[in-house]
Amino acid sequence: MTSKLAALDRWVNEVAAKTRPAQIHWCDGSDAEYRALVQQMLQTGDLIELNQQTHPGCYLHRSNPSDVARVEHLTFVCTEREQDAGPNNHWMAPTEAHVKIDALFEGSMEGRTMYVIPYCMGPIDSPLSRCGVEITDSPYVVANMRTMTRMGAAAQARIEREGHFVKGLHSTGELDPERRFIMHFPEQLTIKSYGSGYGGNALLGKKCHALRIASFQARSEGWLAEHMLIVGIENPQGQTHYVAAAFPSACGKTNLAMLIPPEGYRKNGWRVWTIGDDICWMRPGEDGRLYAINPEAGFFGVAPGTSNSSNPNALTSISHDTIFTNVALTADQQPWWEGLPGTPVVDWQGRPYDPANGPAAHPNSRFTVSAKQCPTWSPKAEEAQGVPISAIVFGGRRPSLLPLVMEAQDWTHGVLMGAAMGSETTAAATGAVGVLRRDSMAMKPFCGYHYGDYFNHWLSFDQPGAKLPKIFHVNWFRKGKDGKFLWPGFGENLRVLEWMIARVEGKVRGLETPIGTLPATGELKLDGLELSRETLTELLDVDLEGWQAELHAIGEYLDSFGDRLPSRLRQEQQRVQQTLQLPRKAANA
Ligand code: GTP
Ligand code: SPV
Ligand code: MN
Repeated sequence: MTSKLAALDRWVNEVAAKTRPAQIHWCDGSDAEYRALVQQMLQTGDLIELNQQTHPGCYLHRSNPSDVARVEHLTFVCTEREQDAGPNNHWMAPTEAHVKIDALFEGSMEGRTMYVIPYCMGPIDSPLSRCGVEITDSPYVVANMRTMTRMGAAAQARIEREGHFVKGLHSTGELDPERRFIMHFPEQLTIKSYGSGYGGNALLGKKCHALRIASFQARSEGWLAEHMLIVGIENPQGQTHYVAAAFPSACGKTNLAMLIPPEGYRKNGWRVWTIGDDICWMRPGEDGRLYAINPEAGFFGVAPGTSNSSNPNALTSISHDTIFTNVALTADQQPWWEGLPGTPVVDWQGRPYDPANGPAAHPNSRFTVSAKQCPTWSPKAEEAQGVPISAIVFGGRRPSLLPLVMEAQDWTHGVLMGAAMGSETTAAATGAVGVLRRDSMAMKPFCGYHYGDYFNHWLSFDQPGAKLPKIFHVNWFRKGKDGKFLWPGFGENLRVLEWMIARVEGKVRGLETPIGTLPATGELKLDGLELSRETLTELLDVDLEGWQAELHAIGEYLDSFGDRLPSRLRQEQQRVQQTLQLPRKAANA
């Protein structure tokens, strides 16, 4: 097969000349194609059949043990000018980067099939959607891209109509960490990824296109590409508010996106609708509100911790037609991870399970599943115009200081809250886990340009006529002196969302503090929850001294972006810092 679009044909031929595959396969996205791929991977051992009685259509893939997470130190943003990539990215000059990575691609597909994957990020008929083509030699990548994007013939037709697309070239290579790069050329709408077969490194529609390249495009086109879930909260009167929330990797987006309301809420008629669990593209609509789509079609979710008590919707979603990556196995070939009942027998590397080797499932083991398999999946996720966003939420893993919830005073203050976000690192990327680092808007690994320009872009949405969402900051991860989480989290997070929506609707007054508006006494509905008064006080405490130190640290962090930092943001930080210096009684009782 070929394409009607000369530019696409030309590029495919160029890549084939360099990588020298045995054959070329243009993906049409059909069921038959998927079935054939699965059969082939079962034969090569790329996939292992799981128990088809308990998990029909489910398979396990084991990555190379050196290739189980994103590699931030090998991820580059190659803009023409170094300063455009910013201190938040690793940079390499585009010419140098091409030379370096093209050398690796030379002959890399010899004896293998080269797959051409046309895909669309977002509903196929949405003006907010964007298309790309990924060329890969990994059938595992093809199978995952089919679930995670709108892949195949319809996407190719749109690409041929539009005449342009993001080019993504990927080869698994030797899986040698010394010969591995994830490179982005935002000005050329090009991605080149070599030497990893894992998730965000290899499924180029996801982090590489829908966040790094898209954020760069979004800046010049007046929209936002964010690392956010999108969830609809329907109240007993049948009104639905959509909330977009940015939490860093493995910090609770999937869980919040498909939460099950506490029993009392369910009885009263509250419902939750899942639109997206990882990426959100937002654009101002004609009415001044922000409208969002989920550019993805599936979930690439964290397996460990997913259980019937934490996330029953996810567990139901992945009971069939799911690809599991790096999970453990039970004696009867069921997928297993820490948090599930039952006993692991084989660990994620295929060895007999031995606790001395660490967890049975890799902490960053994942499931790939179509969003349509989620019981709370919303048909609005297919709507071309997207959903209007009522609230934007920022949050991270903060063991101390950050209260359960606070609301920004206005958009500028909200942008400061997002920029100041910090979180403990997780297993989603290689490197140390549990280290507190700044991760502005949860985009540290994903913003395709200078953070200073990015903050400025965020600020620019505050214009006359704009009906912007309210901005909040949450912290589900505050710990007590015993090291345990103070807040039960998961489904109970709806209580916090309910307060936010009440604020959006102007139904509760809140309590103004120097750091933002917190729930006033009694505003957070806690009936049916066992939470002591002391714990609640601790969760909503405003430690003025601690906050003074935090604001000082935020100021230093902002200064690290030099003259690209919008002065309005630095002024906002100074405003909050000054409010904190006034003698005041700690607010919440
Ligand atoms: P990425 O897919 O990496 O972007 O991550 P994510 O933000 O979607 O993370 P996910 O929802 O998969 O959560 C990852 C981890 O956070 C799991 O171990 C969860 O059990 C845990 N988690 C999620 N929500 C909560 C919560 O409300 N409280 C607590 N204590 N843990 C949570
Ligand atoms: C993340 O790390 O934020 C993920 C998983 O969502 S990956 O697709 O591997 O980036
Ligand atoms: Mn993510």
